[in-house]
Amino acid sequence: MRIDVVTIFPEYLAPLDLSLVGKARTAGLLDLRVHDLRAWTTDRHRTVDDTPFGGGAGMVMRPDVWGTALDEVLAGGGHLLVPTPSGAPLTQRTAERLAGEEHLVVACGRYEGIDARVAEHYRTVPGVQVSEFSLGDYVLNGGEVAALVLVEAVARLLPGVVGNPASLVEESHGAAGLLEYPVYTKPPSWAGLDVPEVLLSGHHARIERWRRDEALVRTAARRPDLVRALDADGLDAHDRTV
Ligand code: 6GU
Repeated sequence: MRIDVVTIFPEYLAPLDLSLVGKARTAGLLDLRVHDLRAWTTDRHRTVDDTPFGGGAGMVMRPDVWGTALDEVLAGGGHLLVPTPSGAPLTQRTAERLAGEEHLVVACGRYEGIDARVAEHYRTVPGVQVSEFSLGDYVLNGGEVAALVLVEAVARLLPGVVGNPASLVEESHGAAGLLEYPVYTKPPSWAGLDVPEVLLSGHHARIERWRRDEALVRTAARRPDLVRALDADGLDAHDRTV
């Protein structure tokens, strides 16, 4: 998979050299390129923004600079992803869908955002898809952190990136639609707290049941919206008693 990130702060993306994503890049599983938007400016001051038409606070990123950059980066087509607090929430389902695509381009806005014509224009370009996404209901200073989040969420789903694919199965926001159950390791007693007895029992069926119950209780307490979204056949008879 190829991912291009366009930003005025390329250094912000330095963590993508590290850890799992860094390894995926070295292994050739992910072709990730970070670009400085200012490389596509033509004026002496390398201007990327201007004042908003209609007035108001802050600055808006100019569509002409973005257009030159994206025409080049999206020349062969691809999926243009624009981080913005007014986008659709990024979910595990979104990440799964994106992990199956050939080419993603993340356009990181700063200030009050990118001139709205940029997304509008690329929606009309053949071979290009446009999605505006948000990390949640709070405001960040720019799209760079969202680009980091997106790349990590997608890269770990690419074949061969996570060593043991089984670890992708039971985690939070997996197929069950529940948060993950609590996990424990050695020592069995710490700070006066004992690991739940059942986990030391070696009784696999009981462990499975306990984990499912804990996931349900946790999800009901923290994310009642997820419990309501479970379809009727996503719950077994025992679930309803938890
Ligand atoms: Cl994707 N961008 C910005 N600037 N702020 C956000 C966000 C994205 N998601 C939540 N807040």
